[in-house]
Formats: sequence, structure tokens, C-alpha cells
Amino acid sequence: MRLRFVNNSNTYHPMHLHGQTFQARGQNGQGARKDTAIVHPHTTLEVDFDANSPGQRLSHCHNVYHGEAGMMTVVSYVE
Ligand SMILES: [Cu+2]
Repeated sequence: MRLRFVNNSNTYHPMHLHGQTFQARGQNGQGARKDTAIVHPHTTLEVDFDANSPGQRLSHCHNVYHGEAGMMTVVSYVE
């Protein structure tokens, strides 16, 4: 499964996915597995994770005031 975080703003966003770890694309796919990655201003970050645990998970910006302002969504998938 691939998530694409597009940051069109002038600030950074530490994007977090609950319950799964992901690996940032680029760097020959050899980067560390994480559950949070900073998306820098005016950049796009793609991350891959193994879709081996179906269900619903929250994904949100870890800057709490951003999450509370709406940078929060549910990632869902089934078998
Ligand atoms: Cu943010």
C-alpha cells in the first residue's frame, strides 16, 4: 500500500500512521521503517507499508494543533 503526503503549505508536517510502520520511497527503498515522517514545505513524500493487517487506522499530523484543525483522516483496507 502506498500513501502520498502532499504538502502545499509553508510549514512542515510530521505525518503519523497508527498501527503500521512504513518505509519512505526513494533512497533505493532501504530507508528505516517508521510510523512518523516529516513532510517538508512544498514537497511530496511517498511511503509504502505492508497491507497485512486489515482494518481502520488514524493518520494525522503530529503537530496537535494541525490535527485538531483537520489534518486527520482514516486509512482503511480489507483483505
Ligand atoms: Cu502539520
